[in-house]
Amino acid sequence: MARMKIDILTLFPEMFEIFNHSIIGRAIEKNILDISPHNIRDYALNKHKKVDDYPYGGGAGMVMLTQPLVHCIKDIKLHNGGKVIFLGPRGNTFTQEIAKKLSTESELIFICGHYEGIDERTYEYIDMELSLGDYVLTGGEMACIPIVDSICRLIPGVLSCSESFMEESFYDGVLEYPHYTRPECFEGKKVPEVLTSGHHENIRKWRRLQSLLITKEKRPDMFQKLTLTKEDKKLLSKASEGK
Ligand code: 21W
Repeated sequence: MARMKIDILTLFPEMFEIFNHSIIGRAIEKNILDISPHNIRDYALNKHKKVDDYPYGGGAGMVMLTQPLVHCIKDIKLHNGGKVIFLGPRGNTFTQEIAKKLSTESELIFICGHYEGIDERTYEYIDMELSLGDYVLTGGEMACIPIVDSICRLIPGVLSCSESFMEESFYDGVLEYPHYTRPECFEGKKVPEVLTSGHHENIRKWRRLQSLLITKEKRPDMFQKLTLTKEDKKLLSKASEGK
């Protein structure tokens, strides 16, 4: 049995083939995850399988018909009891905190909108509206893909041990320290000596300090929210002495 079942209602189910690759693809193969896209068009009762129409009151653009959407939602709800989440530009901005919360659910339903938007009467069937941020996308699918990805990687077993160690609380709220791999010298640029020293405690301290300095420099808003430990303060004051 899959640990999370996700149904996605969309006019473009092929767009979600992206989930058959890499880390999410592996989780689906391992049966930890089930992601099923459904074509809203299949639920249109009109002869031409039309899914949109002109807006009442006039104006530019088209509006998604409520009938195919509502019938699709009702059908999916027969086997998925999870929250119904609509991807729309009016929604709350998606955050890591929301990702963490949704990753604990066993079932979720996502609805991707298109055109100018959905008929207002569809909102009766929606529990939550999420936006990716304050910029304009071409449709709900483009927001649904990163949102589903960030939720799924938090499900236990989706990431391997080496992929998931960064999720530890120690790394919460700070940016990553710099990484290096072979060779030790490239175009005259050497790897910091501490990383080749084999001294694990010094490496840990160096990485922690780098994380703190990079966060302070690049994201002062994040740095302000940190509760610095005694060691953090010591590392930072030693670093500023050295300058
Ligand atoms: C973009 C639909 C703009 C409608 C006022 C009246 C889903 C999205 C979307 C889209 C408009 C998300 C207008 C971040 C996004 C999405 C398609 C409105 C102009 N203004 N998160 N009419 N950004 N976008 N059109 O675009 O469906 S989540």
